[in-house]
Amino acid sequence: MGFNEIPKIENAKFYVNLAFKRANEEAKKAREEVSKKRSVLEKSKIIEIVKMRTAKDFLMETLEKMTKKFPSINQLNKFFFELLKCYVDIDELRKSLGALNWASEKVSDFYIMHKTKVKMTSDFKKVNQYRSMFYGRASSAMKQIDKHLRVIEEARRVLKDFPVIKEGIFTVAIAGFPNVGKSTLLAKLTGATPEIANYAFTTKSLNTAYIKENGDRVIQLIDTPGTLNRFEKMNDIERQAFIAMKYAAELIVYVFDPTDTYPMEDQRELLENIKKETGKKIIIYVSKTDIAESKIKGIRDSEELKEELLKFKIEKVKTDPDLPEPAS
Ligand SMILES: Nc1nc2c(ncn2[C@@H]2O[C@H](COP(=O)(O)OP(=O)(O)OP(=O)(O)O)[C@@H](O)[C@H]2O)c(=O)[nH]1
Ligand SMILES: [Mg+2]
Repeated sequence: MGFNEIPKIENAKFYVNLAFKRANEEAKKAREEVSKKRSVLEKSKIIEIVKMRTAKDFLMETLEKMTKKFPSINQLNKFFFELLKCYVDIDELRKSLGALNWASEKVSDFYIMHKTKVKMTSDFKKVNQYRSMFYGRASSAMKQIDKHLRVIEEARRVLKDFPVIKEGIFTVAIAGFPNVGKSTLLAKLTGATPEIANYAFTTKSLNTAYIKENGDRVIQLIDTPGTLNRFEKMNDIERQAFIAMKYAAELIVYVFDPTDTYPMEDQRELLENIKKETGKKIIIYVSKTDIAESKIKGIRDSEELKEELLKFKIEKVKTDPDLPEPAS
């Protein structure tokens, strides 16, 4: 799922101005086409109704398109839902999306009301007045949803930068303290080129890359931002890492750094906490063994780790009850 195609949301004034501009353009065409045989009153009615209808259609279509192009919150998977919750007040967003529909119905009601008034009147001056009243009321309905448009635009900006995480592919999260070598491991396993640097919190969002077999992506790896051992006081970046471990990954690779980057005790404690909080199976990978001795059990190089991950994936496919029986 990619969220970067949701169209940008402008403010209410922008759409109102555009609606009236379109209305004027259509009215100009109608003026040229309307039969000279018609009375002045009839002509005026036709033109003012064209204006109202054009503005109404434009606003309703715009609001409908916004609703349709925005991902349905109820259909977001748990991972994206939790991630969105980190940045956006979900109840407020739901209310704002609902407000689009409200405004659309209002514009439609005002149109019907004022079109009827225009049709019924025999007073030439009133024709223009009713059209102007419609414009005023439609603008006012749009103005009332201005704050909601801002909420939706804010959510769109957040969603646009969400990682592309595919569903239905065996997914592994790489976790550990900052600066321990998580991104370096991702690069070794997949050939990807994430940002790697000798300071903490280099990775600020989730990086994904894939292990391939015969050209097919078979394992999705998520390189997470480094997390400190403070589950109660996680910042947004750490929370992203944790959400990926808990809701997107089926397996976690925990990177231990045997150099003095962070005390071993703290790294062990974080591992225990991740185990407890996610309930996921965890494989240990010890980084930097070329420059430091390590007494940690389970030293494997990245090639051995890759083999193990592929084996896990096969095991998972064999035992996954949701998969259909292979055809004989
Ligand atoms: N010698 C050696 N250096 C390594 C190894 N793995 C990582 N490094 C170095 O450790 C530093 C941190 O590596 P990263 O891969 O950016 O670490 P990270 O865990 O992704 O860091 P954050 O994104 O900040 O959490 C870089 O300078 C790497 O070159 C390794 O196996 N051996
Ligand atoms: Mg990193």
